Amino acid sequence: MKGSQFKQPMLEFSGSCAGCAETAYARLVTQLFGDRMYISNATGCSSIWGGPGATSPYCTNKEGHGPAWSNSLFEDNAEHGLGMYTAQKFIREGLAEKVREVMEKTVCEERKAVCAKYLETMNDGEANKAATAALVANLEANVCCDTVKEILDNKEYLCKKSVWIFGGDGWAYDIGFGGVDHVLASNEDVNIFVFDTEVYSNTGGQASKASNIGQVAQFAAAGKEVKKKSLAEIAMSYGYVYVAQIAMGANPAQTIKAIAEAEAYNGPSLIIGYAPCEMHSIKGGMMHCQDEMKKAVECGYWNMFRFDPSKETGKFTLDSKAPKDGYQEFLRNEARYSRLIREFPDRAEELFARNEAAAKERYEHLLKLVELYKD
Ligand SMILES: Cc1ncc(C[n+]2csc(CCOP(=O)(O)OP(=O)(O)O)c2C)c(N)n1
Repeated sequence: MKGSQFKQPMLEFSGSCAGCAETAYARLVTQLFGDRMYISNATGCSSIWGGPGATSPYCTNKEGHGPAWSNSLFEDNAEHGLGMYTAQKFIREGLAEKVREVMEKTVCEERKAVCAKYLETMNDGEANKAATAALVANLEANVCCDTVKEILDNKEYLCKKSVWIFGGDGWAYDIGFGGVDHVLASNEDVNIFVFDTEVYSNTGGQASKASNIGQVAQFAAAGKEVKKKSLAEIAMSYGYVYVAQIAMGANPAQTIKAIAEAEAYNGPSLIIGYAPCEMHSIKGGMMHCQDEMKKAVECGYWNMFRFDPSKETGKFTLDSKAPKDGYQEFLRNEARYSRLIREFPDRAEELFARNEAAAKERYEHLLKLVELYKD
């Protein structure tokens, strides 16, 4: 907590709904990596509060560093983010060549050492940030040749970037899924963050593959028939993708841990953050957003876990405790579910029971994964 909450957020004054869970997650990511962060954003709520016309809620710190942000389309965001990553990787590799050249030619021991440190830490975010600062200070003190000048002309690209691909569940589970899958399979060092509101929030609440059984949404007026897709497990099946499910209001420490691990992992990462939304019509309103996440985890509606391929043993960690009672109360506390009782009481009972049964089955399955990945 100390390493994040005393740090300056580089996301301020967004135009999101009050209590929005998406901004709470994004803000936290900027506190951790904002000064060396690239964001590729899918169209959706996060591109609207994240990039309203003519202004930007993303800002810089006092050194003038802040996230670089861009939105391409709804359907190609993952590919767009991979492009951002590949472009900076290509530029950095060219710069590394030049740094190597300077290191080999120079007779100054100190310059040799800062060059070596930079090259050594190329893939380690925080260490490379410090090494880049030392390298730039050393080179600026004596611009002795054209190679040094060329490095300095591109100094903003030197430091390892933290590349994030943001978007909602409509993007990640449905319309942009092909791209998400392709980018995860690329084995490149990018981080995908899904704000899972379980509906297409920005266009008025259409059902997505993240919506759950009995949930009333547009195109699911009588409650969705089938269960939520397990995007996390699809990603885990690759074996080399870091995957986590988080819920900030239920366990902030697990949230921070997952974000930090995903970023440090030298390969593709997928984080799915549970994001209660205005569209859920939670009793008492969105001031209860973070509490609602806690309730969701306690009753087993949402599960928190982490799958870390870099671990030798125990790759899968289940961070949720065994569910307590209160599942049906949880569903009935949100009008996206409870309105089905008014309209189709019998069907509501049946679908809500199926929703709970699916959650129980899912938890049992997650326990088996812990066993499976033990050794
Ligand atoms: C190809 C395409 N289809 C539809 C849209 C319209 N559209 C823009 S945002 C959006 C909903 C986004 O929902 P989601 O990805 O869940 O993000 P949220 O708004 O919930 O954060 C849709 C359908 C579009 N921009 N492009």
